[in-house]
Amino acid sequence: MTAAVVSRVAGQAVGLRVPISGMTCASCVGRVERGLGAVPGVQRASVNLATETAEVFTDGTVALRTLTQAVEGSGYSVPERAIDQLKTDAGN
Ligand code: 9UX
Repeated sequence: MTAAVVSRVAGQAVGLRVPISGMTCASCVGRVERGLGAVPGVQRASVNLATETAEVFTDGTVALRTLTQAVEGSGYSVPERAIDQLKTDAGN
């Protein structure tokens, strides 16, 4: 699974595609979406169980580590290699 910045809007809004591991059911999806959605600066989080991916839109002020911590706080994880790729793509 490749992590990637999927969009930058007006130089501010940033869309990130973040791999999530550990999800096994629809309730897991809800947990991860709520956890990410509660992070200040996150505008929308949409999780796909089948692809084990979260699409997260932020206002550009959210540190990647904050997102991974939110995922972990919900009981799931972001694969290490994906995090490295995201840092490269997002420049943070
Ligand atoms: Mo999904 Mo239910 O892992 O505990 S099976 S939330």
